[in-house]
Amino acid sequence: MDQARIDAVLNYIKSKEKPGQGNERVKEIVNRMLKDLFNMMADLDITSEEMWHACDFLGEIGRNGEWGLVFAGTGIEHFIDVKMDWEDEQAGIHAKTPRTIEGPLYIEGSPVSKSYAELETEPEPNAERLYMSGIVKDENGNPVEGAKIEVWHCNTKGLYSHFDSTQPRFNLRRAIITDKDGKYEFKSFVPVGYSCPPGGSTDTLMALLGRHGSRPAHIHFFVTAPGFRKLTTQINIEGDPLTYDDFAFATREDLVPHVKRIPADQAAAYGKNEAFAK
Ligand code: MBD
Ligand code: FE
Repeated sequence: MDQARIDAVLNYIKSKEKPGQGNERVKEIVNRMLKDLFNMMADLDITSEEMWHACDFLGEIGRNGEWGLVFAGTGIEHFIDVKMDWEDEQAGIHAKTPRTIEGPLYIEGSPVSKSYAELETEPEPNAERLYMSGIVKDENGNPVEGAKIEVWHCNTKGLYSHFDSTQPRFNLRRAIITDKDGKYEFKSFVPVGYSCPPGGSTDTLMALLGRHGSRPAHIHFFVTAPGFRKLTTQINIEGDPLTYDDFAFATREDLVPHVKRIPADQAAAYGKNEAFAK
């Protein structure tokens, strides 16, 4: 199809918009999407059958509640990170801890505690115990008191509380406020990787792309503090076979901290809870 014909259709569609009505940003985005889409449809010779198949499939993704997973798996969410990195670079901002995607499984309102938290509402004592601590620092390396670390991860079945109704409310979700030295600490267990629901829309899409729909073991963080912009990030657990093959593209350099394995009888020395040694 020639470009003049494609452009004529686009102009015809746009001509229906009443100036001064509707939302200018929405018009801009939708028109650009249609422009790119129609050009693709012409270039790839999209058929009526393919169009209706897409219509059904997009609807199914929504009915399955999997749009967030599809955005992760197609790299759309990762692209926003790369775009923000680019903007930081242009502005001369060099953040020490890289950002990475939030993913679709965060919920607000986790229980808040000062400087230390145990993440398990439902203990999983047989899982490998995990202790993590850190210091929130500003761009000059000074500790930030009163920063809020929101942390969330999945259980040993790879499921997140709230989205898995069998888990207690806010299981493996906490908010920790840094102490006067900017420090936070928490205890939990080492989570396992996540896989998209088998047979679901994302799983199906990934298979059609010759890909898998799994993530390495990881822990999510939001870091917020008055006067600072928010950091959204994660850590990946070193040694997971998918650490560098994440379907959601969230693994980034500097987000795979060294995991120190400690004999159980020495573990009590780490963190505040003696019970941790068990
Ligand atoms: C997850 O646990 C996740 O973090 C992302 C980004 C996508 C799917 C599942
Ligand atoms: Fe996750």
